[in-house]
Amino acid sequence: MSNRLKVTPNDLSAFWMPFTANRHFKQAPRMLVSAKDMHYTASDGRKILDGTAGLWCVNAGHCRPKITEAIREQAGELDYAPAFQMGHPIVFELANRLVDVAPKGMDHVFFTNSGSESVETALKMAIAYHRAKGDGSRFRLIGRERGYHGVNFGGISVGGIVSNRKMFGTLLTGVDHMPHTHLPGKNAFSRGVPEHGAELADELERIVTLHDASTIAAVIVEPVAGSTGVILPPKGYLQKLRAICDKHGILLIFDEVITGFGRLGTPFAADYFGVTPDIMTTAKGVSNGVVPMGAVFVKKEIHDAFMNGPEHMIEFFHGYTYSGNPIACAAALGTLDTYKEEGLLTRGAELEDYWADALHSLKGEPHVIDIRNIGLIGAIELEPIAGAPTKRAFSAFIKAFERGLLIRTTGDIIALSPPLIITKGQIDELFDHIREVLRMID
Ligand code: PXG
Ligand code: PLP
Repeated sequence: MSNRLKVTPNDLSAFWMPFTANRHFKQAPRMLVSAKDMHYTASDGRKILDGTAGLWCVNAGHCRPKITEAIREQAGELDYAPAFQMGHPIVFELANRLVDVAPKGMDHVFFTNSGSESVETALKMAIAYHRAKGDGSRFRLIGRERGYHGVNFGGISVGGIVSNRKMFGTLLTGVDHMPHTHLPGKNAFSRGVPEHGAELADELERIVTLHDASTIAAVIVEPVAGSTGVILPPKGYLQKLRAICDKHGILLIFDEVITGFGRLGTPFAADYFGVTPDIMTTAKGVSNGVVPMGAVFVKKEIHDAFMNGPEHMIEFFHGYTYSGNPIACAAALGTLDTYKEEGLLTRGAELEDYWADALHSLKGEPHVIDIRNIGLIGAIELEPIAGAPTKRAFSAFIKAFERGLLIRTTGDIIALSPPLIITKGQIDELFDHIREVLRMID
């Protein structure tokens, strides 16, 4: 353990923590000091089973040797290179490797540093694409209720999580929202993709009629909504969205920040559902969460629409200081090597049934009102305590951590998304903990 890890901080005040109940945390901090494979080690030395792959990102597990080594080597070779009007070899190598695993036809990649930046990039690309084709009246963006597309202004505008929007003024104009697809009355305790609700895609037709197709640039959805508490697309729903977008010349953006890189047992959700978007946003699993990185995949037709005008001119006025940062690229290449050697992009498919059996065995335990699953994602929805929403799930989170399991909660939903290296024995262990926790909490 390095010296830095041995030091116990005695003043926690300077760091304003993201998406955290700061005052509550600082009274009883939960500190992680190291990690290996499926486990964290807490500051009191306890091993914590990682039921969430960090924040849905550490798909290959922690401190994997190929990734660590790639970063180490790159840091001593080329630490940083300007990203604008200059290049370095591994960013091109990485783009090719990513296109090789992407759904067929998604053959160009734009690099960012997070999911939020990938979303802003995709929205700007969509609007600029139509304009580049001489169709500048298409500026509207359509998102969905309960959608999460990061925290920047474009993302919260098309997103549909009220608490992430309400404090921040007028947001982007020209945005509309489709209804979410959570239908607990009809679909509770569905195993995998639910039967009911494909007709909700027809709401897009209504929105198109209201605004006229000629004003709409793009529709953005998470193929499986993660952050809001895991909402699955009803059978046939994504196919319908694709057909409506095609009919009206609207681009379809899949936000695959969570679903990308093996989470559903296929490389991408587009593969799982057999629906190819025009633009696909990713981050998290692209670099195993180890160095911040995001990647936006686009179809050739979109990329090529920008490649006109004088050749000395910049075609797309957009990019980040750290787009394609060499160390992030090295981490991503080490990640792709690890995924390939261990078959991780499809391992979820081998474990999906075992995972679903273990998860759904919690039906009937105290407080459980719904269970949802797909690939290596699970959600357990709890009955909220009357007058105190989120409290019950938060108690479950604290109790699980005390027992040696990291889970995520949002509202009164427990969301699970372990690293894709999880064993069957560890799946049993994870759900044994949760069963005990559900029996302990009020
Ligand atoms: N789009 C989607 C679909 C996401 O899930 C983002 C964009 C933003 O990515 P960045 O890298 O800017 O955070 C996300 C991120 C949770 C949780 O517990 C989910 C996310 C991030 C942190 C926590 O559900 N999703
Ligand atoms: N703010 C200022 C003052 C800058 O100079 C820059 C980049 O040069 C940025 C913001 C954007 O930073 P980044 O490219 O890391 O997103």
